[in-house]
Amino acid sequence: DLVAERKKDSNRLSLNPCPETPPGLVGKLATNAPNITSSVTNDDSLKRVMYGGRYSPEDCIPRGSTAVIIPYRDREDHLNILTRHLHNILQRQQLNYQIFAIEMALPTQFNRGLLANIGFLFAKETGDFSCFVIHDVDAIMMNDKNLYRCGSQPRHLVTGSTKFRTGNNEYGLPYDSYMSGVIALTDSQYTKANGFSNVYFGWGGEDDDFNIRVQRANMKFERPEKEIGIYIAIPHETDSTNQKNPARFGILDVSAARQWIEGVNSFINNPLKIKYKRYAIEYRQYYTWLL
Ligand code: BGN
Repeated sequence: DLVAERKKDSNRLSLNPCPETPPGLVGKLATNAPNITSSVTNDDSLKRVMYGGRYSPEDCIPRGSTAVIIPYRDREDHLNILTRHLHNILQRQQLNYQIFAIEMALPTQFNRGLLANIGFLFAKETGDFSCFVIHDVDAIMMNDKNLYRCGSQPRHLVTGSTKFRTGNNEYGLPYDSYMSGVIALTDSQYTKANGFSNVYFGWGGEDDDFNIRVQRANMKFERPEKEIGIYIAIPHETDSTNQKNPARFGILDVSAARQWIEGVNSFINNPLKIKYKRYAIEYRQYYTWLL
């Protein structure tokens, strides 16, 4: 009721900003795949999530707010594991956040870049976010000190993943210029690079293309410390709607020529006439869903 709301507002006025370093972090999470769900999910955090997968700290004023954007198709079990895990950890990080799952409708090959762009624009319509995290559905953060905040440069939040395990190195990267899995950019950083290319259908290349765009816009990805950016990749079968794109090498070769012609600006000023249709929006319990 109104009186209770007023009281809440006046309490809020006396709140302090959340501390630079959140006090409740534990560091490296003591869990091994594949037992991810049961051991890292804390039910209390799920009770505090608002419909659409939103949260804001009750006892301090958050430092900015983060939209987590998950390009997605056909992996509901992964989405359920990931969103629960994120609610648990992002609340410990005292963030104001909202999780978005951006799903591609059939029948077509998966297009991660296009979904990231649409998710970015949709999040901007939905709320006032200072940071946009483009997040793979199968990437499970294993150190809660990996803060989902943005920086003065675009951030690659992965320093190692079990997807690229090599020899006795549990968490690896496939090559030094790999900038995929989980990245965090501000509105102006994302826009300055003109977002992702929209023309990579199927697996591969869109992330390398995005890294080139970031560099050509005079920015450079930064990573957290090595022991902080570690992720478990949830294992999955090969995906018939995300087959290796045989055209990706050729498209990547002309990355620079396409950068300002198509990207996130394709939905504003659109010489290539890229179109998409919104079939559905749902404010689900743990995330906002756009088809
Ligand atoms: C690379 C893919 C990336 C993918 C990584 C890791 C390409 C572009 C043609 C050279 N790049 O080879 O998209 O994230 O592997 O799996 O295919």
